[in-house]
Amino acid sequence: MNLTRSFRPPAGFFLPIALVLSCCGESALGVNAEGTEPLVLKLPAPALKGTPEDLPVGPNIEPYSDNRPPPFPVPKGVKNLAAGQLVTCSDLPTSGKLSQITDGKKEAFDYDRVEMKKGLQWVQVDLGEPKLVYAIVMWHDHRFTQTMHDVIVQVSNDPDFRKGATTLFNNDKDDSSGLGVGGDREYFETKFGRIVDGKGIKARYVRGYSNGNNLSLFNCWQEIEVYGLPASPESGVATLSSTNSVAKGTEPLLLQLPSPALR
Ligand SMILES: [Ca+2]
Repeated sequence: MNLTRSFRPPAGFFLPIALVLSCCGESALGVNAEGTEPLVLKLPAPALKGTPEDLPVGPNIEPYSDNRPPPFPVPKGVKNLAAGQLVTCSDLPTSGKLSQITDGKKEAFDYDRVEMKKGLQWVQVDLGEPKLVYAIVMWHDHRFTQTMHDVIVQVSNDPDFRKGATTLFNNDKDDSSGLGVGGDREYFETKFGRIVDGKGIKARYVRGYSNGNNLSLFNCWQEIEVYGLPASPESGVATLSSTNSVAKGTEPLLLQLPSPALR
């Protein structure tokens, strides 16, 4: 029996259907506009770089600007959860210490940088426990006016990022990283760093990839800051493992659907 064709509701009959609104996920639930404030960063002094010349250009590179970026809203009370936290990496630094990536210092001094060998490399911050992440701010190396390649930011609750990894930023245009083609553009390093939207996702580990830059094959980091809030079961924010489930504090969307056509 064809159940689809045998169903004949009377005209004017509307069938309420509950649909799970899974797409709203983290960002729509994590930030209430009324409870936000602009993210405040402790910025380093600008590097004495002079007027940039012969800068790389292209459709996948943001035009150079050292203007202050627009305000980035975050929930009131967020703190830098990465401060002083443990940092691990894909390969030990050739200059500097990993602890310098979360020491709060990001001045354009040679001794404030952590350099790693060439190729795709990552550094990873352990927040200690899953937290609600709203903004990740990166300073790779603003000593020079340069663009980093294959900048990818992921979060996960798995320290190995084998399962449940969520990509928040990716400017790898040709999938040379093997982590997928990204829709973001390369950008020039400035004292303002780069803010990545954390969307209120709940995660313990934050990982940042890079693969050299337009001036060098080597990788460099000055600082990673992760602004967020403690997570709680009542937070109402979807977690990495349940982004397709209904978060607490939500309700199914009810639609009034028309009658099916009498085919
Ligand atoms: Ca530092």
